[in-house]
Amino acid sequence: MKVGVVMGSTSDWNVVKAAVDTLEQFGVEHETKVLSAHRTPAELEAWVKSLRERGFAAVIAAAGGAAHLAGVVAAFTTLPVIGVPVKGASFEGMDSLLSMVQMPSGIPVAVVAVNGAKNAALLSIEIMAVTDKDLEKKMDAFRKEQAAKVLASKLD
Ligand code: RP5
Repeated sequence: MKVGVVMGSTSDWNVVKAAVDTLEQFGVEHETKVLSAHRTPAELEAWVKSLRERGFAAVIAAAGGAAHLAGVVAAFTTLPVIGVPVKGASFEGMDSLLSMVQMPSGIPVAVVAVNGAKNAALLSIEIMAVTDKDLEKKMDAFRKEQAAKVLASKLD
């Protein structure tokens, strides 16, 4: 199973990179694209519609501003879509967050925190881990390691 990662602009990459790094850390195959709901709608539609038959399990969609990308992706597929609102020049990312999270009933998008690309990847892995034992084990190990780091932390 693979994860599709799409962002509205190359300017989103500094945020989205954390998702790709996390997928690679777990050994999850991914395909990463720059496609825009507004600037390249036809190409976005074609790519999204190709995903299920090519073995993708989920899509991560990151965009800022009038962030319609995740919603449009969700309109074209019944694969789970995880939106990453990207903090842009205005409104501390609240514009992106509200654009993504306020979806109409019937077309769901799971939205993580503003710039929360790492959690988007972790959630996509948890979705795949429902049926993938190897990923389930890796996620358990990740959680244990994370907890050990917190418990071992020391203050100056
Ligand atoms: C959105 O507009 C993109 O996702 C990006 O976050 C924002 C700005 O895009 P650029 O003008 O930097 O290409 O569509």
